[in-house]
Amino acid sequence: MKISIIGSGNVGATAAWQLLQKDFSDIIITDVVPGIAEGKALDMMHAAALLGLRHKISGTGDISQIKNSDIVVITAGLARKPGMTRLDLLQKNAEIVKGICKSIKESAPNSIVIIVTNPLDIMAYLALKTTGFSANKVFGMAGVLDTARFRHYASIASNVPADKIDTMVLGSHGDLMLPLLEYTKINGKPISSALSREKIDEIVNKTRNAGAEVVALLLTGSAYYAPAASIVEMIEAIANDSKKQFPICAYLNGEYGLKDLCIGVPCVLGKDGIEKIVELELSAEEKAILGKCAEEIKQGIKELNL
Ligand code: A3D
Repeated sequence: MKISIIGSGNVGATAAWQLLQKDFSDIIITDVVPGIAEGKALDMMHAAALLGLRHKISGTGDISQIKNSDIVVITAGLARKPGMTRLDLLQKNAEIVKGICKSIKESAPNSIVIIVTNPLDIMAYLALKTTGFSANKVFGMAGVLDTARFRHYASIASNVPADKIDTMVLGSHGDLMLPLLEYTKINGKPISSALSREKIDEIVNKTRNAGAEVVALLLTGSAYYAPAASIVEMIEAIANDSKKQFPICAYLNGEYGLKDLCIGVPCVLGKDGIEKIVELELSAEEKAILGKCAEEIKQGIKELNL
């Protein structure tokens, strides 16, 4: 399986490094800044020699080298700095993502495309429209990360390991993201029986603010270890045809009562990308939040004149 990562910054390079350690054998990283992709790939190969990893990673400034990729991940673009919202990145990143999608269409027309660049939900829609690929093959990574963040904060609050917490965060990758509390279990028990309402609200707020918390600490960029691990989780599901369910920023055509936008919903991932969008029963309050997310995403789409 050939995997190409476009954008060899913090998220792209970290994802590539994690893939190499997971035994993926054909990885290309690329970047618009000369030398970055080549330098990072060489550094990783030096580390691979030390760690006994036998697979190869190549770095290139030539995007056409992604040809015939099975999976292309777009991590190119500006990241947030303190005080910025994800929407502040809209116009600049739209230009970047559009150009990259044209190259993907030309060089890797059969690939599955995973978008990471922010504002995620709008960039996923832009990528879908620009490539013209089918909707099961173009989607965004955000819900896997937001879910991991919820599990982290719930683990601290409950003193239960994060891997014993089942949950899913849907909606937009922004301040309105929607943790599904009715479906959240801590050690197999409903969250409402394990934690107080105040604690649960605190976890939800921390999850919504987690990206900004990292940005405020780093000062020079945004999170990358957990985003990279989330990308790798999705790639593994595709590579192994796992049919596992993940929250994914997917194109909706009537599901959840929403049409013609990309938003985080539960999806089954397999070798063909999104194999199924799972429609869960939502409470009236959850539907209202999802509707608000959708309005905000549609507004962004309108600003790009798509
Ligand atoms: P950063 O470390 O700045 O890397 C971005 C890289 O993209 C840089 O090396 C740029 O040179 C490169 N680049 C810019 N334009 C192009 C182009 N046209 N072709 C190829 N490469 C290009 O940022 P990062 O890696 O921290 O973040 C990358 C993007 O991912 C940003 O938009 C972030 O906001 C976004 N992000 C999203 C999530 C989600 O959960 C959705 C999480 C973390 C980061």
